[in-house]
Amino acid sequence: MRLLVTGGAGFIGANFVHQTVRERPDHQVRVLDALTYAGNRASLDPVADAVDFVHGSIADAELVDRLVADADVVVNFAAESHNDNSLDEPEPFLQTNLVGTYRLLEAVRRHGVRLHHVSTDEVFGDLELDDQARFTEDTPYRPSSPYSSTKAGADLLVRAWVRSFHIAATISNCSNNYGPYQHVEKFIPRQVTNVLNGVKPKVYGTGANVRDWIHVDDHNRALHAVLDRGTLGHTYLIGADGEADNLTVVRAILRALGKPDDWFDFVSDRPGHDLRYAIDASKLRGELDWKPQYADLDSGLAATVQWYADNRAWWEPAKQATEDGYTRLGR
Ligand code: NAD
Ligand code: TDX
Repeated sequence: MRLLVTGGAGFIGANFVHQTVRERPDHQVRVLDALTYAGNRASLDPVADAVDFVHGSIADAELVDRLVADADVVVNFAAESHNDNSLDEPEPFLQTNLVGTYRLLEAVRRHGVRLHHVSTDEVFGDLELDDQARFTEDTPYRPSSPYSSTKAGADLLVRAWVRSFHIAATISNCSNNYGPYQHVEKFIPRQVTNVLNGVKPKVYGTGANVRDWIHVDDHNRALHAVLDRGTLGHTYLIGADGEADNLTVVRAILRALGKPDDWFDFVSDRPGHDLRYAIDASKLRGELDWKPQYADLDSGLAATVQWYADNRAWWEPAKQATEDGYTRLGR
């Protein structure tokens, strides 16, 4: 099996490559990654001998055509992935998330190659805080930010190419991931590395917003289940019943690092900040017999906090520039 992993030097992609090399020795893994500020070759160091790395963009039609022609399956993780950046400068989101996905679709169509497109629950917009509703595969798309609207657009392109051109593709929409190798711009690593640097965590607004946390390894096992047993043309929602508001998560981080549970600052809110995400993963659990190995956020958080404490050399180079960007945004 020749696997082309786009965005494989990013957070989820790198963890997917590690898991694949570890658990699927029959797979030949090639990574295509543009190494934007979010990509880090060091994230692939532990598997460097087992992976063929190509530096380039999914929006480069000629390069994508050549690499797809040489693959059996493409898994697309490549994206601009951070909401705050998309509110500041949307253009790269349109280029990578929309044009890049289009290039991949044209290449898999030409070469008859299977595609799995990795997407997010943010395409569905948000839910009310006091509601029990959860997203399902039938929830209408209602994205809020430039990031989530370009991810929604990319999903719709995949669906159109399935319907009109009969490409062999699947889509998954997952909730918020945490784990090692996540960029320090994201909520959990930002707060963990702040505390490790003696700086208080920064909570947007009132901290009441709810996210549905899943360990990155559980997400990636679900992606392998979709690749192995998913029905072509279908969408699968991925989530591990990990709903928690941001204050609860910050307090769990503070506890893990031995700080008082009020040792954080409230900062100004993100414009258009989605209130709550929650995934109903019944289809994935029932049809593909998947279940998470991490029972809840607490069971994976301690190891994640420890990973950041043990791997300063991985995150320190990006920390100052990231915090300078937040200072400019007032967050
Ligand atoms: P990330 O920002 O950590 O990694 C993205 C990777 O894509 C980086 O290595 C970057 O260099 C690469 N990249 C960016 N533009 C590229 C281009 N034009 N060509 C090739 N490579 C390019 O993101 P992540 O958190 O690992 O997310 C991966 C995917 O999963 C994204 O599609 C994201 O929308 C989706 N997703 C993320 C989460 C989450 O909680 N992080 C949840 C659900 C879905
Ligand atoms: O410093 C912060 N303080 C804070 O309160 C940051 C960075 C975030 N937050 C809040 C905003 C959100 O309510 O924490 C929550 C999580 O924020 P992010 O880590 O930026 O994630 P989110 O916007 O929920 O999107 C994430 O999950 C879905 C990923 O970044 C997306 O790529 C994925 O699609």
